Amino acid sequence: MKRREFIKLSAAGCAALGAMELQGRGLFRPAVASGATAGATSQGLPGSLGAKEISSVCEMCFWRCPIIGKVKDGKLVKIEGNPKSPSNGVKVCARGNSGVQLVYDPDRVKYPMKRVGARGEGKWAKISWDEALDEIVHNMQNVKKKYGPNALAYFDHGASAEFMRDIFKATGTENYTNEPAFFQCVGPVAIAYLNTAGYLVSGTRQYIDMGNAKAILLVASHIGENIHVSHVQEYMKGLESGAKLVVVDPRFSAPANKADIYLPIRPGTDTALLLSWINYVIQNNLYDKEFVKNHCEGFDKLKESVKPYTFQWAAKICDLKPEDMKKAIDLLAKTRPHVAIHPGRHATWYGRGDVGRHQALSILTALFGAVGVPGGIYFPTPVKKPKAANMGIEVKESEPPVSLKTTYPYASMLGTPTAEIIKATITGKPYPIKLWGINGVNILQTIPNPYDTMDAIKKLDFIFCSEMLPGETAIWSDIILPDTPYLERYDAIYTYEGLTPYMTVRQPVVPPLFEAKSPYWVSHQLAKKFNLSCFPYEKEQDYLNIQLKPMNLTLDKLNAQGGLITFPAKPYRDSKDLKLPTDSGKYELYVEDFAKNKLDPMPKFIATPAAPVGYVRLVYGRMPMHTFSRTMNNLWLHNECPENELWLNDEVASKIGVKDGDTVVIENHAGKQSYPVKVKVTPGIRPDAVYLPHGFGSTSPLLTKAYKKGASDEFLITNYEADPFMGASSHRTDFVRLIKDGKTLNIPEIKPLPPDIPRFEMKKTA
Ligand SMILES: Nc1nc2c(c(=O)[nH]1)N[C@H]1C(S)=C(S)[C@@H](COP(=O)(O)OP(=O)(O)OC[C@H]3O[C@@H](n4cnc5c(=O)[nH]c(N)nc54)[C@H](O)[C@@H]3O)O[C@H]1N2
Ligand SMILES: Nc1nc2c(c(=O)[nH]1)N[C@H]1C(S)=C(S)[C@@H](COP(=O)(O)OP(=O)(O)OC[C@H]3O[C@@H](n4cnc5c(=O)[nH]c(N)nc54)[C@H](O)[C@@H]3O)O[C@H]1N2
Ligand code: SF4
Ligand SMILES: [Mo]
Repeated sequence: MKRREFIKLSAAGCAALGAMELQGRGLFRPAVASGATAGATSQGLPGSLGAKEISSVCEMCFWRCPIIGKVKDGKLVKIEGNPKSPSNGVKVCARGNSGVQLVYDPDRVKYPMKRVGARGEGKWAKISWDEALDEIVHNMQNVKKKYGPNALAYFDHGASAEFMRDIFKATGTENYTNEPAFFQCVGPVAIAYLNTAGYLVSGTRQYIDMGNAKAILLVASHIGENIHVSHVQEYMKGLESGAKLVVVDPRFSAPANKADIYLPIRPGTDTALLLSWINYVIQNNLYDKEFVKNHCEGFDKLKESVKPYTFQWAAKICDLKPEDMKKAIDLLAKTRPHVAIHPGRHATWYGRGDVGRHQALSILTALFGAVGVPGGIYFPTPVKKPKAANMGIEVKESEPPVSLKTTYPYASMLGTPTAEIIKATITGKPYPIKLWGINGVNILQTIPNPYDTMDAIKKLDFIFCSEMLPGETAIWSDIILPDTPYLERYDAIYTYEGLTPYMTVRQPVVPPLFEAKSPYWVSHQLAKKFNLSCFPYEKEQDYLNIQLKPMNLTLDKLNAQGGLITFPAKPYRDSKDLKLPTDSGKYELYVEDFAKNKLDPMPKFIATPAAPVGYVRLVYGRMPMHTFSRTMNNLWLHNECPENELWLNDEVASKIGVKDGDTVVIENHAGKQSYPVKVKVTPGIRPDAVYLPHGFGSTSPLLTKAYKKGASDEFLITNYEADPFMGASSHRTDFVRLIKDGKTLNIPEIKPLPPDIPRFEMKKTA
């Protein structure tokens, strides 16, 4: 298919791809449904299905699209986008649609449960809420008394977990992770952009104006497999309007498919490519002189530092052709400043060098003047935020003699690095950690190394979790609290600060099933039991109304407006008085603060070790139908995509005698093996890597659909390296070979390694 035709087809809804396929089974009407009622309210206007329509917010992933739930005879029958939403409109993706099946999953955690078998064995007895909460309070108090406040640790992710974080903070512990999404996801991007542009260009939201770009650069960011509805829509709008696309990825990804120039780079070498581009742009005067002169700091130092990095140097390291590298950067430079250099999102790849890679992307953005202009990175428009939900908690963080938070200079902005908590739990050093609370995160599928995590859990006095589904983390818990899925509860007010800012609220579309209780209710009860003054309101609606009061709003007033109100945006710069939120007010091409912390003030290429002989690198990514491990047991999504496939290069496959569709076991360098998985033999991946979509291979027998379906990348990640800036843990520093019919197949090396790249030493891991 020609590129334009492909784009047109995708424009019908790349984001809605899953939904379109599901429609084929008669499960859904079209994603862009005519039945969506504008201005739907929680009062329940009749919709086209004769259903009540209630506005809320999706949390099948963290993009949090505004939605409408359609309820008929008390049952949730359909989810669509909120037509009032300026970002997604009536569209949701396949996962958003399938929230229905999260509510009605028969495997849900239905009651508070107490472990009766051994940890990890999966045997529980039903207990009452009061007993469960008393047990938690009793254990938290005991552990604090015996070992001090820092012996308590809290792992959390997502909106549901924010309330309980305050309860943990109030105990005085320094150990809450404020989302492993930082230490396993966006941390390096956040640090890079906060210290160059001065603001969080890419966090939960990503302020990159692909819709108005004349060219787009995607380094890894595999949009189309990575689905966030409005993000995909903006990307598609850009391409349909003629934007050129350059994609850098060792795998022929969904965007590589649409690219004008595709660079199949050697994994782990992107910074070499970016440095050679920066040097070329400077040497050939392709940069925005006016922007650099007026709004950047450190240009001369940058110019000097990138001088050695030629295309010839980078080409060998990256295994690319110098002429292709040149073509790509010429193409991007021609469209400046309207060029969208995507900042990236998941970036904890190789440990050392992860911040530098995103700093290099940020520098390239500034050199092109693509800052606060249509098509570039843009400025969020602050929306006046309602008062915090906890109503005046006192945080009494203690100051231990040796803090885990300060192990790395940039860790503390979001909590304690997860790896540090796990290490301290295992070793008891620098102080003991004896209790974990877990909320909204499946630590065994998302934090490397899961075998260390299990060892750590065995050392705890007590571990509890709040969950909807009995995944692997729940299985290891002493107490499980049955949480309400996002469709059964209120959460705090949401604001969106992108191209059309808005405010909306998550509210229950259906009442909680079984004995599930909302996160606010749980925190309210815990606060009472701990005698804390936070979460004083009995009902969520009351605290939401208090939150909204300074804005002259109430829940009813917000609902009368379709559950969402918009604000005017100011995303672009007024060049004359541009002042960026950095120390100097300018874009920092040289980061003084990094230097002060003895870190590289400008990006450097740091080679990550390559595979030992006989092995290849394990890489992973997203798949449109699923979000991490959380959707694997969802009936509709599981029916569409029950298991993953391992992408294997065709030349390698023919040399080791593996055919498309064969089943293999993946074994990593430390001898850890996956469940059996099918192989997809393809020229669309380099011979020095294999690729697994993430989230599959559940080890929990209580997830009846997901158990042992496909292979888990996570259970093959045993070697990780900490990022020196924030202690985030790398995920792409493991190497694997294959086992077929009981025979171990060593993988031949097809691309010889240049001398600048060392090999991984097998003895380094346990
Ligand atoms: N459907 C769906 N969408 C999602 C999610 C989901 O679970 N499901 N999760 C969301 C979240 S929280 C995040 S953070 C984002 C993550 O999505 P991204 O930020 O796009 O993730 P990346 O890891 O950057 O990209 C994965 C790609 O990196 C390529 N790759 C691997 N190694 C290298 C390398 O060394 N260099 C280069 N250039 N490429 C490499 C892989 O082949 C793959 O195509 O997705 C979001 N969107
Ligand atoms: N190996 C590997 N590790 C990764 C990644 C990868 O691609 N590969 N990706 C990384 C990235 S980008 C991210 S953002 C993180 C994501 O990390 P996680 O958020 O931990 O991802 P999930 O696997 O979806 O686990 C979420 C868990 O929370 C539960 N849950 C979902 N919603 C709720 C709720 O409302 N309340 C409660 N109480 N529980 C809920 C789900 O049932 C599930 O068990 O993982 C990171 N780690
Ligand atoms: S992108 Fe899909 S799963 Fe994520 S919030 Fe939007 S509709 Fe929900
Ligand atoms: Mo993420």
